[in-house]
Amino acid sequence: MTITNDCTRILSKLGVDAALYTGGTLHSFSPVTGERVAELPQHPTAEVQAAVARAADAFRIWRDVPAPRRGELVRLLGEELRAAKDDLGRLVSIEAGKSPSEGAGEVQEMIDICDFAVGLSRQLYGLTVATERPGHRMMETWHPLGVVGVISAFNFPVAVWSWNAALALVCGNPVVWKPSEKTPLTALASQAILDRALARFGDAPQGLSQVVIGGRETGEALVDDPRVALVSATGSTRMGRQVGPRVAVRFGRTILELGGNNAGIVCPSADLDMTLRAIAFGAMGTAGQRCTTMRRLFVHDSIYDALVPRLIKAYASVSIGNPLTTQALVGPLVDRAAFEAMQAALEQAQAAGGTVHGGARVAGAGPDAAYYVRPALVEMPSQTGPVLEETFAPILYVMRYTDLPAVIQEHNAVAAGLSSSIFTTDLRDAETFLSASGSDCGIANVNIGTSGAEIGGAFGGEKETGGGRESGSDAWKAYMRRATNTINYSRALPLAQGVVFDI
Ligand code: UN1
Repeated sequence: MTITNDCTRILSKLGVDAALYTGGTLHSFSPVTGERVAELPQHPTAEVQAAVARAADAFRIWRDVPAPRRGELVRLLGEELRAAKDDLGRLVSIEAGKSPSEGAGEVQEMIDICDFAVGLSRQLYGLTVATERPGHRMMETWHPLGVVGVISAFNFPVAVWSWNAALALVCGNPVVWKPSEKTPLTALASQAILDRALARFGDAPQGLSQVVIGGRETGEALVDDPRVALVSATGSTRMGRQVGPRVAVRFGRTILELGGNNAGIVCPSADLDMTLRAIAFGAMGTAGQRCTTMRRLFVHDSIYDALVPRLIKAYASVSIGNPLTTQALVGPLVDRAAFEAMQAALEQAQAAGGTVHGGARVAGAGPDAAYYVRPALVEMPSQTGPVLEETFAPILYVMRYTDLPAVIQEHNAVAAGLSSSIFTTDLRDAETFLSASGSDCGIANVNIGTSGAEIGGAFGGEKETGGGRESGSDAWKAYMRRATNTINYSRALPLAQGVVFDI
């Protein structure tokens, strides 16, 4: 079966109308072979605005549905995702090039956030606050916010939507989703799966969840629409720099999940076998195309020669290949542009004194139009040039260090602040890294890699990563508005701060 046929089989099995992916102007390619798998009609600005109008109507109904009942819809979505896990996981592999295990893992991440959100639907707690006035009570109430616009990236084509949608829905908000133009099919499939849950749910309003297909203009229509209360955007820092101010101008809210330049520090006491595996997954997994991919590694001088040659060997032997027909650990890069950016970064690294291991195209792994590369490990004399930038490809820059406080400073001396790791069995090193003067990232780990976060924690980062938090912990608060309520149940009217105003 060709990939296109396989794709069509899965889409029709999941209930996606063929009119949504045939005869249109947005061409979708599979990185697995480079072949064109679909032509999708795009939504011009007016249609995006109409979708937002439908969502705004849905909001007026959905916000009054009790939160635990809203949770029931997400519980059903979790059930439908469980039933569709194999098919949707394979579609993720077709469209994003992920290995079978990572394609399935991404759908598992969706199921997990559904379970989390169902529980959350009974836990949208507000505080009761001590008041300074007798006969008064003060409290906080969390109310639904409004339409949530989701802009997602190709590398987690469905999980990132689910983090937003599952939370938004239990919080009382409709969702309008613009997926990456590289991965529109998995979005249509996810919407079809949610449609099944909606049908079982029964009386949800029309327009509660919609997908709009297109490129930049489609996203801009969401970003600029004052009816979109929150824009949750995942992608490059360049994209976030445009989205952030445009939403701020109209005083909308944003959650921005942008670039990462994630690093690990390997201390003298590290368990090297475990560290090796953690680095291998963190740096080479998903072909280096996670926001959380490990891109920099600082290794203590005393263990450099015990660890780095073993890592280089792992890079030379890791299996690379077609994620649909093999169990290879590393799949293709998303497209030619990603390959060219990788090669350019490697050239710059070499020019800056780096020694490059790997990084070449793997002949025979796929047709010419597909870009399979051997992940690259680059030994760098110092943190300069391309090391300071995020290149969305499997390149790990490795550097030596001797002093922990100094290397923590270097670790923090990049623009992004998403994820970080320290490998150590020394309590002092670990706690220093996690302390206020340690890692400045939104995620700081000990003895695991930078990627592969669970949904239970708040996900996101600082500085040029954008500052937003999604997924677990109290990230739900970004999807609601807080009202402070003061209730006077006395017969007097004492004013706060003892102010007197007797008339
Ligand atoms: C991303 O790359 O955009 O922590 C998200 C991880 C995944 C999510 C990554 N749970 O690697």
